[in-house]
Amino acid sequence: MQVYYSNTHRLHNPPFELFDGGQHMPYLENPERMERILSALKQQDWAEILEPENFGLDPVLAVHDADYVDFLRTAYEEWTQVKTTYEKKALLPATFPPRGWSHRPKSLLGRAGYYMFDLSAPIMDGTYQAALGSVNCALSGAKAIAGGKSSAFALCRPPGHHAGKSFCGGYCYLNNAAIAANWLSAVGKVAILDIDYHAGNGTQDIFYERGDVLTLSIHADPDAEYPAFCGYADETGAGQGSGLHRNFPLPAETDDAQYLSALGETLTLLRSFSPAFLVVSAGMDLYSGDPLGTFKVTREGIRQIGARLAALGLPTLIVMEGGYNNAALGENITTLLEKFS
Ligand code: SP5
Ligand code: ZN
Repeated sequence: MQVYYSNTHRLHNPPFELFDGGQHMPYLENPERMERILSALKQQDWAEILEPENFGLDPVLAVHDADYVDFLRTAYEEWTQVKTTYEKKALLPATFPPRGWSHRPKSLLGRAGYYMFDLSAPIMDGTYQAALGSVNCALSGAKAIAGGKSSAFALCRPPGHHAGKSFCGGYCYLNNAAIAANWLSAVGKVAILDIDYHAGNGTQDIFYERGDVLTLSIHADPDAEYPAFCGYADETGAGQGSGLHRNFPLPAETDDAQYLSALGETLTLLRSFSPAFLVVSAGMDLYSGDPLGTFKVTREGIRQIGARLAALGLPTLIVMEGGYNNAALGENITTLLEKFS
């Protein structure tokens, strides 16, 4: 199986994140995640680790608004020019617009608040370059399956599924899976299945009104879990996209049996959509030992998920999303991919 990986992710390494209650925490979405996965993949004879190709900005701009991408591109350099009385670390605003406030301010911190929906996507020196490298991994995997490979794995960092048309958050800046899916949609019909523990609100935002891409997300109930404001079962698409988005919110402590039953529902929807390609947003934070998760999905459960997805027999691009139990990440990913290899 082709695995696309770029070292550029290392340029993005935020020093901390802010949790609810103002707690400063070490950044959970850290470079070590990739080291763990990469070293596990290197031990598999089926994994062929490749550098991604550079696809340029066009496929990114086909999904994200140009002003937002421009913000990501220029924000850090502008931040270095801003005079502050405090030591400047990553760019992170403290003011956000509530409903109905639609002005986009000129100031850098104003725009940062406008484009960010939470405090977990700080922008530092190499963030934009790392995000583009991550996109190129997803696009390279998409090209591989469009060219006839039965599957490919995009080892993306930073992750993407919380990034919408014009917002970042949840460790995500550019929506790797959505960009790859949109690129593939010019070749054939695409479905996206998001198995990250958190609702894929960015992917939902991007495809919500599109009639050509089915998007499905299985995740922790947003009534009790991040991202709180999106991912409910009654959000099913709009306009041309009516009925083409489905959320499967699950309770805390969800175990293998409950998870696989929800997965079964998504497989039925996937089969009746009969896509030419499947894109899987693969967050390993569904794993029982994840520091951000509450599910009780075991490694055997992950094996089953991989096996059932592979059994669909569709050309499949698996895109790395979240997953923060670094010690377990490598084996979780090789277990998920086993049946595709
Ligand atoms: C890609 C991805 O998985 N992003 C997730 C971002 C979640 N950030 C919010 C974390 C909420 C912190 N709650 C702490 C619960 C610890 N048990
Ligand atoms: Zn997640």
